[in-house]
Amino acid sequence: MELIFATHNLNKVIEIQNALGAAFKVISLVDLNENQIPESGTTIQENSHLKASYIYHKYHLPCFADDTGLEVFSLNNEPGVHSARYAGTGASEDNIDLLLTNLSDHEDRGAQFKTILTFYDDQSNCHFFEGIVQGNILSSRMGVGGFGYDPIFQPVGFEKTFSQMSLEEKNKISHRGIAITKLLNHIRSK
Ligand code: ITT
Repeated sequence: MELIFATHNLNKVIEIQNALGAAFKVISLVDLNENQIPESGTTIQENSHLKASYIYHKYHLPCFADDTGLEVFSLNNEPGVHSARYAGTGASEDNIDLLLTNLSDHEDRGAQFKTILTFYDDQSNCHFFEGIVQGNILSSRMGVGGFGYDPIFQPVGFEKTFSQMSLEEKNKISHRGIAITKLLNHIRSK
């Protein structure tokens, strides 16, 4: 089954293709030569819906989008919906540096990744699937794998960051892994 994934983030594509397996062919916006879709919403759900809706109504093929935010409790859930451009440049290294600076005076380092996945099926029905994983923000980077905030996020119950996990390990417990499993169960139940 072919599914359009309304993203330009190839790290997300790799994770989701790995989670879905060979029965699905994930087609990204890079494959389709699409421009960036402006994320003008004020919530993760709005931005997720905006991306999936734009692509569904253009191609009329089953498609989904993922919008993800890192919510840090002692920073009033920031960066949240601003996670991609928290430091203004769009560079993950800058985002991490700013987050570590802003958190330096805080004892509570609790945080969660939240993903809202929006799926449009071939009948134009829209479904939302949420995935949340809780953890702590370390005071310095650990590991080289993954992307975004992975080097400083240590999920609850683990002694390593997402960056120190294999793709399979991360997918089993991550926000995106949880949301994609819900989507998979939904598709299989039809
Ligand atoms: P698309 O909108 O094209 O899907 P994006 O990178 O802009 O790609 P989001 O708005 O969903 O994606 O994500 C916001 C940022 O949150 C993203 O740029 C990463 O820095 C971070 N992020 C998302 N998922 C992550 C993950 O699994 N691990 C670490 N950081 C992540």
